[in-house]
Amino acid sequence: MNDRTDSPDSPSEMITRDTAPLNVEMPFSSLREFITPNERFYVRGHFPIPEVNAETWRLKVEGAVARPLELSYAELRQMPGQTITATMECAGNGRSFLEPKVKGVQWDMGAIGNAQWTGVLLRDVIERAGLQPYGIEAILEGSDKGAIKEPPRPAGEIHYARSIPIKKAMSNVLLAYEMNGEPLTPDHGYPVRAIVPGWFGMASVKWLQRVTVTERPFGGYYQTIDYVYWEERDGFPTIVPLAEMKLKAQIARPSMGERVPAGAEYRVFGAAWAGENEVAEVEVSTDGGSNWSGAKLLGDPVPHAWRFWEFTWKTPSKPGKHRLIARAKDPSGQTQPAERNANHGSYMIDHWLPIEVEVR
Ligand SMILES: Nc1nc2c(c(=O)[nH]1)N[C@H]1C(S)=C(S)[C@@H](COP(=O)(O)O)O[C@H]1N2
Ligand SMILES: [Mo]
Repeated sequence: MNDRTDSPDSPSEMITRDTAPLNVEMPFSSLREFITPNERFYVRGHFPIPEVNAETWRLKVEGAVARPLELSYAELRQMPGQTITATMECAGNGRSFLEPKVKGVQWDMGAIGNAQWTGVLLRDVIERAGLQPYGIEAILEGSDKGAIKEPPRPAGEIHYARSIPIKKAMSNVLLAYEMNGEPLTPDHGYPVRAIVPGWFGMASVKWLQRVTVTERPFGGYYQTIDYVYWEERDGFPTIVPLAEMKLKAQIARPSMGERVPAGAEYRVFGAAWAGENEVAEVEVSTDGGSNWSGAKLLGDPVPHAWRFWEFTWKTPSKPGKHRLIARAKDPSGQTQPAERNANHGSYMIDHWLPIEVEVR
């Protein structure tokens, strides 16, 4: 039952999925704090972590702007700053649940975290350069680079880069230099990274070195080959870049394979999030999805952040196996699908994720 996850020695230890590049997740069963401590925030990278010197670092802003510019770290920090809370989930979070297995980092449920990010609005930086009215996207480019191993691939080395629509770029995207009140660490994008609230993690480019405003949609590798899915548009399955996080609930307690006492009150606990939307409700099933009960949402809602919830399960008096599922609802009553959407490829794992436990 428990072979799907490589359990760490201690239930709170981080799980290393890969060392080169570094890919680390938090065991989701260790979820406690609304704000994920920096050392417990998952790390996802495609290339070696670049060494960046903040003294010589410059952010270039170019393309469809009136006055292309270069900002130093000191100049960026002198601009009016702000702090936002934002949950970031890797688009491949939960991949180890997929049957049949798909390629990619075999994340369990811990490629997600919630932090307070401090920095400057991308809007203020683009406005300083003077946005041209024909600019439609902003490409965010990291200083990390490497060669793609499998075709289709471009020749030579590429930088990690993703674009966002100009409307999003000019709203709440942050160029962050601090995470939970500390300067960013090298693995989280030192000295400056983007934070794209409500979007999957791939948009929040780390080690930012350049912003290019473009007149046409970006066709880069991580925009059109990787981090894409199929969507029915105009009657055709069409390649679409991943964007907003999906409505989703995850169970932290009990953990997969946990033994739960019979005839007891057990506190089922987890988190739910909704990208740019809101979590209106979370429901829990303890019988594999036949019957559902409302869970209690904890704390106050924070825009773009996850919401913790709990549910008291009166466990059966008889021993046996049970499948627990949590599902979230948004304010319009939309809920998570029971089944996997095959057009999502190896991303956006937002269908029911059953947690199997043994009552005894
Ligand atoms: N420059 C750069 N930015 C990047 C990546 C990367 O490999 N290089 N990975 C992206 C992905 S897929 C995710 S999920 C998040 C993870 O951010 P974290 O490592 O701080 O958790 O960073 C994104 N930004
Ligand atoms: Mo990711």
